[in-house]
Amino acid sequence: MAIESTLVLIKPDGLKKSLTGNILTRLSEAKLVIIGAKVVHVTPELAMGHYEHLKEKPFFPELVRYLTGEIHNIRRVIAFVYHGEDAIQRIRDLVGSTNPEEANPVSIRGAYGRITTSGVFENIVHASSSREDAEKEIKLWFKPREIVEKLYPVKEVMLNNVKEEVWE
Ligand code: IDP
Ligand code: MG
Repeated sequence: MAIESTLVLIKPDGLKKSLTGNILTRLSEAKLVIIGAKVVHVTPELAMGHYEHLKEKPFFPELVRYLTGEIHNIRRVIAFVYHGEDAIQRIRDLVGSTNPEEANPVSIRGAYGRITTSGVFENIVHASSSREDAEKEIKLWFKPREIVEKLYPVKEVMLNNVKEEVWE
């Protein structure tokens, strides 16, 4: 067992359905610690960066519209970094499979997700699926100082005459 960090996003459908409290209660079963949390306005650039590995898929344009909140008219997501033993798999188990129809019915996606006629799976939450993805995603969504653990190497740069830490 290894100590890991993982990125969780409550997607716009999760917010529209007012599931934040419910999702956090479910995820607390993993016995992990939240070391970063914030509300984020998702630009198309951020959404495209997050789902870069899917850019050749036919549902990619719809997926970007989903994460930016265009589909649900909710222009934000809530982002969390969970940290602790076996964090990636523990969170994925509680979140459930990508396709809500195939997900375990007691998982978050199985209970609340849906498949729409437009094609994209509306599955309530995102959770990192490997160590490599988790690192890439945490660095994309959070600045070093927004996380209360030193997870990855940082460097100091001068931004507008102010010293700031960025990911190395
Ligand atoms: P994951 O979110 O379980 O890691 P990924 O394959 O990384 O699954 O896909 C990212 C997101 O793209 C999914 O959460 C879902 O919203 C959407 N998606 C993935 N595969 C499909 C598909 O075959 N049809 C429609 N939407 C999909
Ligand atoms: Mg994924």
